[in-house]
This record gives sequence, structure tokens and C-alpha cells, in this order.
Amino acid sequence: PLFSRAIVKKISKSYVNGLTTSNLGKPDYDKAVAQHEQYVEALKKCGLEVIVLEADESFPDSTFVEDTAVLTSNSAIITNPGAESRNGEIKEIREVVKKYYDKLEEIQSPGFLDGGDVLQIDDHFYVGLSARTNREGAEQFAKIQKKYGYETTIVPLEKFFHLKTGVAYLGNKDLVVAGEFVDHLVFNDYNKIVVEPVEEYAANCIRINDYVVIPKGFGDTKQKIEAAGYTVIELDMSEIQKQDGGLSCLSLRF
Ligand code: CIR
Repeated sequence: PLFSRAIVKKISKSYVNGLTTSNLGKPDYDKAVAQHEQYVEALKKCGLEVIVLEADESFPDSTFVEDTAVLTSNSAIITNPGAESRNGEIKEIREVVKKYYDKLEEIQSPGFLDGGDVLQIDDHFYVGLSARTNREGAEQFAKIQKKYGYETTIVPLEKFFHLKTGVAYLGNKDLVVAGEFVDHLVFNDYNKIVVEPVEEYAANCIRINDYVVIPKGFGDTKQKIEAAGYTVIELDMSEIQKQDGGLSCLSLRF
């Protein structure tokens, strides 16, 4: 998939008090900021123009911009994030996205949807039903995408936080899968690159132009992705992981 731009948002001081289920402890703010800066550098190395939004103290989780919109080559959908403390994040994102798209679509209550639950594979979307995305939200999403010629498959999640916590598409039919997706029938038509349970966090990786960006410290997964023919960039994500975030969550690529 070819991308030319990314939207990211700086980490606020309130970040350390954001939502999390990870039990990995409180993130170190300075370290988190440094990791975010390296993330931005990596996006640039991948050839993207990076649009950097300022931090917003009133939204601790707002650095995870992926959850607020779904951008494709022909449409932009502003989501309706399922966590109450995050829902207001869409206000700023709507204004920013508007500059790049003529017309915005939106998910509306009682439908809820987080972008982290949306995986695009060519002209097909997979949408996870999670604690953040409900069936009504997923169905609204499917109906919107249908207008643009895209199909959608709804995938109820068993354990994963978001759909993309456990699956990433690299292109060329190569799919990185972990946990409940390893044997999931819905992904049987793809070449599965299987992430071992101890490396599960590495399943959230991102293909950007000539590179695959993966979290640092997951050697087995790195080797498998390289063996499949990809050039890997590794990034230290420790302070992001503590808040349940992954590589995909930190940007909107389009
Ligand atoms: C949250 O709970 O919403 C944030 N702490 C983490 C969001 C991660 N986003 C993503 O996986 N797309």
C-alpha cells in the first residue's frame, strides 16, 4: 500500500493517566515523548509527509489518533470512539481531515467504532466487534464503504483489545497474525506469518511503502517478516505498550 502522508498527535503530560489494561506500570512521560519522536522520524524515512498535531491535556489517549478516523484513497470516515473519555477527540481530527478530503462520512450513535478495529486489505475491510466497536457501528461502516465499492466482513473478537492488536496486512497476501487469528477461518485465504504467543505485541506492525515498522525486541517475528522479503524498521515502544497502544494506533496514514 502506498501512502504519502500521516497525521500524528504529540503525547500530553496527562498521557500517563490514560486508559489501560496492560498492567505494565505507569509510562515515563519523557521516554514516551522520545519514542514518539522516533516514530515520527520512522514515518519520514518511509517517505511520508507527517502532519504533527499539538498535545491536548484534556484527552490523555489522544496520541492514539488511529481510533478517530478511517482514511482511504476515496473516503474519510470520522469514527465514534467507544470510550467516553476519548469520544471528544474526533472534534479536532474532523477539522484536520477536512483539509484533505472534500466530504466526510461519520459513524453515529448508537453505533460506536474505533479505527483500531478496522483492517483494510485492498478493497476489503475487516471490522472487529470489541469493547469499543459495536455491531451497529460496524454495520454503519460497512454501508458507507459499500458506496465506495468496498466489502466489509465483521469479525467478533474473543480476547483482543482491538482487531489490529492481533493482525496486520503487509501486502502481497501476507498477513501477520497472533492469538485468536492464527486459526481464524476468516483469514484463511492469506499467507499467515504467525507471531508466537510470547511475541504477541509484535502482531501490531505497519507496512508503509518500502518498509515494515515493527516494535523492538521481538526477534522471532522480525526474522519471519524479513524472511518473507520485507525491510524492517524496529522502534522501541515500551511506553506506548504500557497504555495498550501499538504502532498502528499512533498515526493515520493516507
Ligand atoms: C485506549 O484505551 O483507548 C488507549 N489507551 C489505547 C488505544 C490503542 N489504540 C489502538 O489500538 N488503535
